[in-house]
Amino acid sequence: DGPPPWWHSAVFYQVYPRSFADSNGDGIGDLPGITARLDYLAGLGVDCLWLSPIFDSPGDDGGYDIRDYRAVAAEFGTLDDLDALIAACHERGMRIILDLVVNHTSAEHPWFRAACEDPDGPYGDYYFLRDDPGPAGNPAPDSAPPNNWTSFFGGSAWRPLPEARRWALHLFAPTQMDLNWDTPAVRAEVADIVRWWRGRGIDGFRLDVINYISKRRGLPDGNPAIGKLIGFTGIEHYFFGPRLHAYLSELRRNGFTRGDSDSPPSSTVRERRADGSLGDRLPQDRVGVMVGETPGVGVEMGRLLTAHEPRALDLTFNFDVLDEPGRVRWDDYRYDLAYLKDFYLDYLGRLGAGERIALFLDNHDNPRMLSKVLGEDAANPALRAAAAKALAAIQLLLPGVPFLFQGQEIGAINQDFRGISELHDLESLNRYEELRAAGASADEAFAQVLPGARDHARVPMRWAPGPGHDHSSGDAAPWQPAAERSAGFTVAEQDGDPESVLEFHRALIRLRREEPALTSEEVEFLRPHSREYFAWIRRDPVTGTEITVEVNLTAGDRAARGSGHVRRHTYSRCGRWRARRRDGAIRGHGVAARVGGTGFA
Ligand code: ISL
Ligand code: CA
Repeated sequence: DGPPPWWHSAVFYQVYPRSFADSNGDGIGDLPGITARLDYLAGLGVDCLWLSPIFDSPGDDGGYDIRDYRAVAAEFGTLDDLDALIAACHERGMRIILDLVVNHTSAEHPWFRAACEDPDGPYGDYYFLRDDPGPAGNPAPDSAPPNNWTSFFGGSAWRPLPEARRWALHLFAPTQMDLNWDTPAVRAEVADIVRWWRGRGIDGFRLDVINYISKRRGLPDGNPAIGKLIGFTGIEHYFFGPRLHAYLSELRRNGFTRGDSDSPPSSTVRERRADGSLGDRLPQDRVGVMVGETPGVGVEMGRLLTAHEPRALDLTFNFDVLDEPGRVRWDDYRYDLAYLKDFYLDYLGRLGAGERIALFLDNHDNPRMLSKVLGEDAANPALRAAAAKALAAIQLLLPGVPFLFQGQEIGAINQDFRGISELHDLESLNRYEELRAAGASADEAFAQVLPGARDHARVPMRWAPGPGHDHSSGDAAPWQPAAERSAGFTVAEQDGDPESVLEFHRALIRLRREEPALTSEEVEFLRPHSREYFAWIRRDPVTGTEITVEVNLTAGDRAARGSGHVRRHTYSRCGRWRARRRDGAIRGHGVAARVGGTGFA
């Protein structure tokens, strides 16, 4: 069926636009800022950018509350700036996807305004509006919401709309109104938005909480026992809803797949060869990539969405890797990398032929994985660099499609926030208020918010040492200070230093490009039960080339007494690793390949 799609072998890179690079000195990262840093990303070897939302939005949830799906937020620039960024990506052989938030719209979206004005009119069916049983247009103080579902950001998932005499559903903030996908016009609008952006050259989308779009008809009460277990009530009625697969495959057909005849390619993308050089201009791909953000679906449901016809998504994010079983994001604990190993052994072992998973450790919703792994040891620069490399080797050399989040490539850790006034994210602030209302002191409440705060990952990118880290042009201060604990963890300091975390990422991404073994599906795990040692062999089925990757999961020296493929050798510090190639023609092990000077010596 033709060559594999480009994203099979791609490295994605998530940009949080507000915090990447500010071109006009207002302290807020923007689109021209990203364009100005594209050579950095191309030099890192990134194949595709994913931008967190850049659409017009009141910004109640960092842009995950969209007011106009066809306009760029003024703080980020203009549509022309975005066109220029798309063209600049394609010119460098990179692709670019946007973040489409269509489980809900902002309450300021014209559809929702129209729905409030005339709940019985056509836009009333775009949302979940329910009659308000209270008298005189205002919910009586004791009038109960239509069901017991709770919001991910605290409280009931329903808000009263006094003027419209209705309740409206919001699984997230009270200004993020859930769209009713059972209404055909809603699905048609979304497909239209996707086609419009495809026509502008966008190569696909990351689809926000896309597994929540199909709610069980009638919106029955959630099971309180499940609510207690998971922390959110009602989830079993929408996290893998009855029409989910149907709606996604329909969206694929109507939005992501270009008919060959009626819509010629709108854009061309330069081919990027294995050695990094640029080749011919290729027409835009016929099918845009569909990456699903799918909290809670687990391995088997994720596979149902990606591997079964009619096809729904291309890739899903499985969040179970981010916390040890029994732990949640708010817990303050040291993450044991042995769990990460178990997770991937299990996950990869369950995949069928042709299935690929997204490999990610950081994003804009989570504290930095490096901080979870190291705890207070993150203050030790040597250990921090070593652990960052260990994580990089895992994320970039296991089978799958890596999604790096900005800053991972320089070993970014959590921000050392001092008090609640330094946090901006509504989820952190709401949680803080809830804890205070329940009787916690200010210090206690802050301590219970800090470990899981989404703000950690959202601080400005550290391009260079100095107070503003070169995030903003001129002397402008970034919208949020990004203090750095240790010298050496900026792009400028690491650039060109063969021992640096940055050059390690560059080297591994280059290796992925040069060695088909690393983008094949084949993997054999060595010593699967070891809790200290994570090693595997990748194979190129065509040439027989093998690459062995060995990662020490601990902070101490380790002797790996191998049998079979692994010979005895000593690791010093976490993150030492080696890739040993074995050509199919040669028996036994070849010479250890040193990559970027950081390999096993
Ligand atoms: O924070 C969570 C719940 O406490 C996560 O489940 C998170 O909300 C979930 O992964 C969905 O995230 C996405 O949708 C949200 C938005 O705030 C996040 O930034 C986005 O990644 C609502 O649009
Ligand atoms: Ca700016």
